[in-house]
Amino acid sequence: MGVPERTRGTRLGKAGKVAALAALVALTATGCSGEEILRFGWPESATVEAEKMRTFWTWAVIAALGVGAIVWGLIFWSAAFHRKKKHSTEALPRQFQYNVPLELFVVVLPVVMVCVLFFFTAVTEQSVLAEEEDPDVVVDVTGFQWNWEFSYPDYQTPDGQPVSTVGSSSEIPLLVVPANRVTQYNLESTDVIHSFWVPEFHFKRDVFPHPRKNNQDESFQTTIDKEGAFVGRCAELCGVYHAMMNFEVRALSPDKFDRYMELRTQNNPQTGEPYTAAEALATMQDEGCDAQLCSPVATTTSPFVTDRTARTASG
Ligand SMILES: [Cu+2]
Repeated sequence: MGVPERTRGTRLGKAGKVAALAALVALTATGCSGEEILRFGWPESATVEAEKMRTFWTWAVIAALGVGAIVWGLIFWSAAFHRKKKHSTEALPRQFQYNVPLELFVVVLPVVMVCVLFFFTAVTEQSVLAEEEDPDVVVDVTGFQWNWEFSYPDYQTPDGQPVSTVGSSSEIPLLVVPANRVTQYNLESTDVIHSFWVPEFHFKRDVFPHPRKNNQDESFQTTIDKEGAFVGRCAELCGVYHAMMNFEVRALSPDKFDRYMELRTQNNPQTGEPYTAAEALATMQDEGCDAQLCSPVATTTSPFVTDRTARTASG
């Protein structure tokens, strides 16, 4: 007997309509482009290394969706076609325990899946952490309570000191590097543990004081794949003003970077001192560099106001 033919038809039609509506809402309400869908929520990045991780992520999600589709299919199939029959006298459906081939299969298959995922994770990790023997630019990054210093051992000012940029409570330090070139960061702290984190690199690494312990790796390399400004932060709670330890990575085209370093290795005729980062960038702005790209002050973050005395309880 079962459900009368007409009622069943209406029910199926109703379920179909709800499913179609849900699909339509999913497609239109999320506002995702095709490229965004393939990113599967992975945020935009600024480096070649982060893009390698993104590729791995995309394939990992596709693999997970494949497994998901099989599992969902099996659940649906069991629920739809192996329901308890109305007039069945059996207490339980047919049982499958102690089926050795089946049990071997459900153990071996997940192990193989984990091995494949592990293999590609390790390959991607190796590739992201790989370092070239001869990077294009080396930056010595020094973290201290509570700011950053970036010095370039390969570039010297007229007084023989390495070109360096140091932040203060009124100035966010700018870490100027060339885009599309390999940059190496050597990390060191003068006091406690800090962490060098540029969210758009999708990478962070702790900054330890000397002497190093436990084979800490204090350097890494990136190739930034576009010009722009990217905020950097300390990601290791390092004391009272930890939250103020921000910096900005400014990636310039190699030509602009060369001009920047040309300036920074000279004395500024107006001050008689070597060009500071801000002075060099301001000069480049005068020479026609984009105002945003060559802004002498950080554009992604600003110094924190430390003065609390001027405030009142009402704000
Ligand atoms: Cu810190």
